[in-house]
Amino acid sequence: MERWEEKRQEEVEREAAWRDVEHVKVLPRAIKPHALQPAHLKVPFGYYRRFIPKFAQIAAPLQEVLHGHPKETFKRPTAINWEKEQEQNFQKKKIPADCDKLPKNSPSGVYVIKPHLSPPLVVYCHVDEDDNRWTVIQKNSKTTEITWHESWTTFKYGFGNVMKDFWLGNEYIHLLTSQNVYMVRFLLKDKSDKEWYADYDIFSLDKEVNGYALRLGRYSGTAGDYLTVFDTNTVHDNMKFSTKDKDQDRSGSHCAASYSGWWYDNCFLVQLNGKSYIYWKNVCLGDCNESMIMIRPTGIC
Ligand SMILES: [Ca+2]
Repeated sequence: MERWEEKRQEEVEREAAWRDVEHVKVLPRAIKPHALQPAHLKVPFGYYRRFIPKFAQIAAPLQEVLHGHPKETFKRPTAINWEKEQEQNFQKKKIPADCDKLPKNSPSGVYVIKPHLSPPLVVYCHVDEDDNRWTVIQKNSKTTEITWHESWTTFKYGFGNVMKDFWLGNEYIHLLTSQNVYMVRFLLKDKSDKEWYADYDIFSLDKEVNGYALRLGRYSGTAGDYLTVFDTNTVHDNMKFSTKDKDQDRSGSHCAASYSGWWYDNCFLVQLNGKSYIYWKNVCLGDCNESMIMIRPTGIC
C-alpha cells in the first residue's frame, strides 16, 4: 500500500471509529462517488431528455419577455420538429418502406409499412412464386361487402378490409410511388376463374393538387393493354381520379357518379372499383370474379 493510501485508510478508520461503524473500506480516489450508487438509484442515460421539451416551452416565452425575441440558436418544439423526430424514430425501428423491403422468404400476409412521409400503414403483402414481394393497393371481388361508391376524401385515405377487399388510399399510393420507381400488376380472375394479368413497367400517382393522375409505363401481359391505348375515345393513362363528389373526367357526363371512383376519361375501358362490377375490356364486361392491383419497386429510372 502506498503512503497516500495508508494515510487515507487511517483517516477513514478514525472517522468510522467516531461514527462507531465497522469495516469501512477505503474508496480508491479514481472512482467517482456517483458511480458507487446502488444500481436502482442510478439515473438512466437519457432520463433528463424528457424535461427538454418542457424546459423549451417555458424558456422560449421567457426569452421573449426578457429579450424581446428568442435567440436564434434556441429551437422551440414545433409540429414540424415533432414530425421530423417521428420520422427518424421510425427509420431507427426499421419499419419497411414497402412490402419489397420485407426479409426474404416472408410469407404473404398483413404487415406494417411506413413509406417516406407517410404514417405507418397496415397493408397486405403478396409474395409470388419468384419471391417478389408486392404491396397490394386494391382488391375487389364479385361478392364484396363494401359499396366502393365513396367520396374523394374516403378514396384519398382508403377503406375496406386488408384481409378481403379494400382501396389503400390515393394519398398513400402517391407517397409509396414517390419514393422509388414502381411497376404495377393488375391481376384478374374472369367469371370462369381464369387468370389474366397486365403489367406496366412504371406506375405512379401524381400528387393531390394534380388530381392523383395515373402515370403508366410500357405494357406486357395477357389481359390486353386497355389503360394506355386510345380506344373508342378513351384512354386511362394520365387521367385524373374522379369520385362521386369530384368530376375530373373528360366526358360531358359524370362517370364516377354512376361507377364509383376511378381514373375515367370518356368513360372507361377498365373499371375495377365497382360493387359486383369488375370490368376489363375483352376479358370481362363487369362480370370478373376478382381483381387485385399491386406494386413493387423496379429500381429502373
Ligand atoms: Ca365530366
